[in-house]
Amino acid sequence: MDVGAWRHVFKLDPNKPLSDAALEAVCESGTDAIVIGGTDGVTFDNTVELLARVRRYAVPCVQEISSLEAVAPGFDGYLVPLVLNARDPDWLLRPHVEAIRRLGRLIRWDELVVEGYIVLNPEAKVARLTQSDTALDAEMAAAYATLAERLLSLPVVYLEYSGTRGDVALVRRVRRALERARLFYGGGVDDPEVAREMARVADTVVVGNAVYTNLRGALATVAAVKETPVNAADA
Ligand code: 1GP
Repeated sequence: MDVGAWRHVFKLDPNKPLSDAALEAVCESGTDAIVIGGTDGVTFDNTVELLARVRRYAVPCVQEISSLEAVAPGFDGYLVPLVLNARDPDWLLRPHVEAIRRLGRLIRWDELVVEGYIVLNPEAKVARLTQSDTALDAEMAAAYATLAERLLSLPVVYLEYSGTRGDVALVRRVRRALERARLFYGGGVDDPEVAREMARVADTVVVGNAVYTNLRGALATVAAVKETPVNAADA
């Protein structure tokens, strides 16, 4: 799994219905990878079912792990979120410790990529669940990103605005703070214009909900992201 090569990814929620035609369009869109994951209602069964459907296509498919029970074999890789601004300390490391205790010997460490999540939409389910401190200004967000990169040596920083469009100036500030880590942006990307705006300031643009609410717009984000160069300095 080479997340360093991802410019655009679709995130599919196993708990949401998606027709075969829509799934085919998403998988054949030219996106760099399909991420399977969600915040609630994600089970082993619905995860494996969706993976099997995606496997009819050549696109790489990875699981973003949000619950230990849903971890499934057979993905090309696994994304492991650490919610850096969670205020509920049980969400920060405890689920990971529990996973290692229970699955330790089965884990293939080279298949994992850890993401330093910074959750910024207070209305998002993940924000409520983890009681994230979402009231961060750009400087604070950049400090979290530097912590992720320098203190924790994480390969990915993920600005998670799930369900809403993010603050472009904040995303740009965070990108400029990073030298090695890759910056993922997710939240509210549902048409080419927003996709281009975010593609200028983030390394990887994640499109989730639009697949279910505005498929045509979601599909159009692929080319928009891919034809836009990252230029955080003067975007
Ligand atoms: C969700 O960051 C992703 O985890 C994408 O957000 O669903 O708002 O596109 P949206």
